[in-house]
Amino acid sequence: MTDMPIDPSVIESDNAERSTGFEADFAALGEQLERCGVAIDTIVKAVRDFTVAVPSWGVGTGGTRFARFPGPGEPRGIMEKLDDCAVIHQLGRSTPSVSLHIPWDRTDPAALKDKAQSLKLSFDAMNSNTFQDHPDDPKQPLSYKFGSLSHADEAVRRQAVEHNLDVIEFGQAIGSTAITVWIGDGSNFPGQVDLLRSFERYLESAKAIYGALPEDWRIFTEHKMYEPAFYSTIVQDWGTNLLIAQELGPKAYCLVDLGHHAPNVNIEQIVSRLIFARKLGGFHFNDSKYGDDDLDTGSIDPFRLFLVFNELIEAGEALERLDPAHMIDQSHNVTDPIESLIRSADEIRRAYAQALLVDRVALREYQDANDPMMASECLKQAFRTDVTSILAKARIMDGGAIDPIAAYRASGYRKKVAIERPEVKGGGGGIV
Ligand code: LRH
Ligand code: MN
Ligand code: MN
Repeated sequence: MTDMPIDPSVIESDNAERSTGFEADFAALGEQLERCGVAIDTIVKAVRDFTVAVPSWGVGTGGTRFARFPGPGEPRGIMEKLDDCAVIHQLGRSTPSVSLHIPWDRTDPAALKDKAQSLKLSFDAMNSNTFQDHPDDPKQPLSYKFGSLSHADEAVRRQAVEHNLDVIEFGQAIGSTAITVWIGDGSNFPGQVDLLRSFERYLESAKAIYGALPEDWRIFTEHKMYEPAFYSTIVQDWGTNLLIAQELGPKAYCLVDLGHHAPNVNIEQIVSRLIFARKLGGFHFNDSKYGDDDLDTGSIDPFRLFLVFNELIEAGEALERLDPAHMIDQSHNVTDPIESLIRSADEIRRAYAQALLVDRVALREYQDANDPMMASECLKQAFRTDVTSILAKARIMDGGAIDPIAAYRASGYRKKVAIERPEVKGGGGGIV
C-alpha cells in the first residue's frame, strides 16, 4: 500500500502550465550539446540513475546556539519526518532514501520499515550520536561532556561503543547497511588531553565497533576540523580519517562532509586522494561560507561542488568499485526545510550533470600540453552549461515536477500539516 502525500493531479497541472517552455529549452539544449558530440539522452539517463539520501534531522527547522525559530507544521517525530521526506522525493524524484540519527529517530523498527515502504522510501547510512548526553536513555546514563569513544574513563568508552552497536542492530532491522560515526571528542585547551593517548583510546573503541559490523556493512568515519571542541579534535582532518580507515580494515571508509574543512581547503583534491587510497566512503553534502554552516548545497560555491563531481567522474571504474554514499547533511534555519532539501538535491544533480559534460579527451590533451588556459576553459565550459532542462526531464520521466518548489507551494502541503501538527516545544529534532 502506498500513501503518497502530494495529490498527483497537482504535479500534473503544474507541469502542464510549464511544459511548452520546458520542451523548447530541452530541445535547444539538445541541439547545443549535439554540436559538441554529446547525446542529451545519455546525460538524462545518468542523472535519473543518480540519487542522494536526505537527512531525517534536516526536515525540522535547525537552529544555532543562540536560538531556534520553528516554522509552521514542524514534524513532531520520525513518522512525520518520513512524510516530509516523501514529499521531497515525490516532487524531485532524486531522494528515495533517508539517513537516520539515533536516538533522535528511535522508534519501533518494524513500524518504521512499514511506514517507509508505504511511502516508497528506504534507509541509507545510520548515524550514531555520542556528542550529546541522553538523559532519557537508560542505556546511556554517563555523560559525554569530556568525550565518548576516546574518553579517559573506560566505562564511558564502553557505553559509547555499546550505543554504536545498538545503532547497527536498529539499522539491520530496517535494511540499512552502513553506519556513520562522527564524534565531538577533543579538547578546548592545550594540555587538556594527551593527543597521542586519546587517539589510541579512540582507535581501540572504533575497532570494537568495527569488529561487530555485520558481513555486508560498512563503517564511515567523518572528520571535522573543530566544533564542539575548539583546541583539538580527535578526527580533525582527512589524514587522521584515512589513518583510521586503514587501521580498521576493508569495511572502513572515510566520509567527507563538505562543511568540515577550513575555508579555501581544496576539497576536490581530498576526494581525489581518498579515491586513490580506495577509502572514499561517501559524502555529507552542504555548503558553507565560514565554517560548518550547513547551508543549502550549492548555495554559496556551486563551482566547488562541480569540481568535486569532476573528480568523481574522472575516477571512472575506481569509483564504481567504491560506490560512495551520497547524503545531504544540512540545517535549515530560515527556509522551509522541504524547499531547501528539494533545491539541494537538484543542485547536486546539476553539478553531476555539468561534470558529465566535461570533454575529458580534450582536457587531458590540454593538461599534457601544459595549456592552463584551455584546460581551465574546458572545465568552465561544462560548468557554464545550463542543464536545468536536463534535470527537469529526468524528473518528468520519473513522475516528478518540472519545477518542484513551485509544485510544492501549489500543493498547500505546509499549510495542511501546520493544522495537523500543532507546535510542540522541542519538536522537529536536530541540533538546537
Ligand atoms: C557534525 C555533523 C555530523 C552529525 C550531523 C548532525 O557537524 O556533520 O554528521 O551527525 O552533523
Ligand atoms: Mn555531517
Ligand atoms: Mn557538520
